Amino acid sequence: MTSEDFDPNRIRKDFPALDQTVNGKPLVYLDNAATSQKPRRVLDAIHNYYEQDNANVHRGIHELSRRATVAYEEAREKVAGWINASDPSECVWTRGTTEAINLVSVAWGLDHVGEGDEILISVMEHHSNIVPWQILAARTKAKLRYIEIDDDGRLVLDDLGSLLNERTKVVAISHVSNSLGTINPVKEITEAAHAVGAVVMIDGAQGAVHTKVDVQDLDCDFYAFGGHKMCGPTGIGVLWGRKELLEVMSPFQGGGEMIHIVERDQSSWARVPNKFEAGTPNIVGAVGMGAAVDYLNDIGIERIEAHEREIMTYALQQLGEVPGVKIYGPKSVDEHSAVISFTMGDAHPHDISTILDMEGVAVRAGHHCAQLVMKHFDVSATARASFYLYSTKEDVDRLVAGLDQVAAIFN
Ligand code: C6P
Repeated sequence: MTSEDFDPNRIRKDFPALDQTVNGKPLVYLDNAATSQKPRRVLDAIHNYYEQDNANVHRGIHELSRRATVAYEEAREKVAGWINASDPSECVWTRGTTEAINLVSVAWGLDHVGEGDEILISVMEHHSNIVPWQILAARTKAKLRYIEIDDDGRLVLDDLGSLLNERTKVVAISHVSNSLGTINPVKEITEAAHAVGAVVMIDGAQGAVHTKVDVQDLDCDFYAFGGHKMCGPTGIGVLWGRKELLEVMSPFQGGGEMIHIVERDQSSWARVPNKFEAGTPNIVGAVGMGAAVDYLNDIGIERIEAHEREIMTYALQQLGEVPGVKIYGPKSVDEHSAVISFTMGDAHPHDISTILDMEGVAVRAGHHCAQLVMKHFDVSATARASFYLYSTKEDVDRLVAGLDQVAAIFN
């Protein structure tokens, strides 16, 4: 499949929010790594659910509850298909990637990590894949170890062998870095981690969005991703876990829906995945995420990936030619997902972002919840342009023109 028959300008028409002016200029939305815009199909699914089917799930024996339950469970099947899970019940609905990682660190971690054990993460991680493990390490007296990064923003894997040993209980690694765009060799890391008996948790917040993920092929143990970066609503995400692990894990939270029988002194748990879904879930979020998967499947993730690669090739080249711009992360587009982190001379990234905003161009500036990455590169912040299926070369040109304004102001 090539990107030739892929027309981002036609796709843009599906996204009402893209059709507006900001500060008098047509909006160029380049903050997709933070959250994507939503297509009409997802907005309609959310609206229709509330207008026609709204009820609680798995509880009422009435038509609306039946419909809500069917929609909720069908959405689970869709997200399972998106990552090629062998069974939808391996997909637990969560509030997002962050909650999915916290779920594993608590419900699996507290039972399997003890004093003197080791947890291996990397300097590249988003805070959501650092802090939960720091908390677990502090609670269990385990040791937190780090895979370092090099100056091209790649993981230093030469000494992976020396970082892994029989005390390593879990390796938690991002599929794609949100601050550098680096695509990590998660399959190889998983293999090495399994060789010492460690469990592998992959933070797929930026992975399942841009590339075909096959959890069976990756052979990892847990994979977390969220709806809002892939055209779905906020407040919904998925923890995929190997059935045999999920089944023996303790619950994460207690409440309705996650129980089998409640007695005065003790309770027993519902089957997976309900065991991990205490309380009324984000039903409409699941419905919206299911609609997002349908939308993306109709376009095809391979075509989206090919388009993004074309945009990234162009963007890396164009930004590379802007005087004073320094790009962080791998130089090769093969290792670089749809994120470009950069600084520009002495201009503070917040100023870059503010000037771009005046030109109608939305980028993110800051530490991107990756303070260890900023520390490695000895910067307090970067500006970050991130692309998606509706991004165009014209968007890149507008970004570059905005950077000319930055240069004019700072010179
Ligand atoms: N990154 C960004 O602008 P939540 O907030 O739970 O949906 O996702 C957390 C998360 C975890 N891992 C990675 C690699 C991520 O990129 C994110 C979210 C956003 O980069 C918001 S900080």
